[in-house]
Amino acid sequence: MVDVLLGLQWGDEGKGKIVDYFAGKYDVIARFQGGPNAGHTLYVNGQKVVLRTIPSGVFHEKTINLIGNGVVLDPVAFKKESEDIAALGIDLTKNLFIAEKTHIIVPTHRALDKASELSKGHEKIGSTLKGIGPAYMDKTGRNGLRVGDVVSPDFKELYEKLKQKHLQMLSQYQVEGLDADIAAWEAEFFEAIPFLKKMNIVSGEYFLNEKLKAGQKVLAEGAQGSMLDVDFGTYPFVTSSNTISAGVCTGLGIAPQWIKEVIGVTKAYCTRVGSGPFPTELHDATGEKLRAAGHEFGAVTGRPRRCGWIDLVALNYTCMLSGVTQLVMTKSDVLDEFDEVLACTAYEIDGRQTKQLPFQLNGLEIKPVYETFGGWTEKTATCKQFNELPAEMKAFVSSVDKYLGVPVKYVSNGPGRDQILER
Ligand code: 2SA
Ligand code: MG
Repeated sequence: MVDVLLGLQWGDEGKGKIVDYFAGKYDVIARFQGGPNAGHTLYVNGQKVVLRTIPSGVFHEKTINLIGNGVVLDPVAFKKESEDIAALGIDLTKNLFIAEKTHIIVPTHRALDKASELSKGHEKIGSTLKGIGPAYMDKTGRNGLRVGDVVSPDFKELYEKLKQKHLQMLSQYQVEGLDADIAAWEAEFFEAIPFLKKMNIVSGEYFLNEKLKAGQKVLAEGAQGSMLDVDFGTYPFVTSSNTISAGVCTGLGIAPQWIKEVIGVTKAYCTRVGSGPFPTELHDATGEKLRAAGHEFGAVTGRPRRCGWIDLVALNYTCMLSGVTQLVMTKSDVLDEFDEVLACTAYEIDGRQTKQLPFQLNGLEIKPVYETFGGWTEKTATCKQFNELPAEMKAFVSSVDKYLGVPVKYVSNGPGRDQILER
């Protein structure tokens, strides 16, 4: 069977730590979408590691890891990430497999990503500039290169054809400050290709289905968050893949009946990086306090994250979309020392209250309707049991699962591997 682990907000819910916590229970950890725009932060023997394309199970001895066909892989970023992991004593040729249908990010995808953003001016998406959007465009536009193509004797020719197409597109953007050294990026790219070829490149769909039939347990590891889903997120301020549980089937080549638990990860509050609507965003000292207490800066780009209270309207929507069966609430300790804690239970739009997400959030004046909870002034990071948590925090957790109709099964009260409380 397959369990799914997803972020339910705009990414950065702390999925990396949670996957790491659960990884030991699974035979296979598989990434099904996204690419080096993800930044899953783990602590291995006290050392901070940020994973981008590689699944978070690589530090568990017996776990096999699969980069699924739904991912977009940048050979350059992949090589760098692999070398960093190898330096920690991990042999990826033993525990990592890559689906041959995984699409490749080429240097000109990165240039196109930047050109597109520059052309949008202040309406830019806030892309991580890793080439994600252009790579998925080539996938659905039927022009893409896949990992399986790198072994073809025609690879260079296929690459050149795509590059020419991209150069033509680039010349049509009238933008300043593109600053893309394509020749240098290309040199790195062709250094990374032989490295990629040495990896275990497999048919991801057969690989995984055989494991499932043999009774193995698979965890599908989501990246970004459900509100960044290309179909259901705050479009157009989204990423270019399906981040909800439906993406697992197409991103790995498995049938829906294999899916069992859908574990949704949410922060006890809410953050967003990049542009786009964020109804509960706080532009005041409370927002600043959340950012400082939660160290809310992007793992990939270092950008300060926008902060606000938990949005139960949006969470209810993303729980519905993915069929979430259990919740993990992360960074609850960040709320220590707030006099009160708020949760958005409805949106007020044009004087009317709603618990549903409108077609489009941008351009709308959305006033969050809040329920206020008493704060707790104790430090909770050292609690070892759910029952040790302050009564006020427990009341907050209970009201979240009551609103969503999905149980909060775990509360994560710090970045450490042991800072997770089962309820
Ligand atoms: P892209 O690069 O095309 O996928 O960007 C499109 C939008 O998706 C957002 N996005 C993310 N939001 C949160 N976390 C992400 N990953 C990094 C991390 C972010 C970082 O995990 O820390 O380091 O800044 C991620 N990836 C994409 C992005 O902000 C755009 O709004
Ligand atoms: Mg992140």
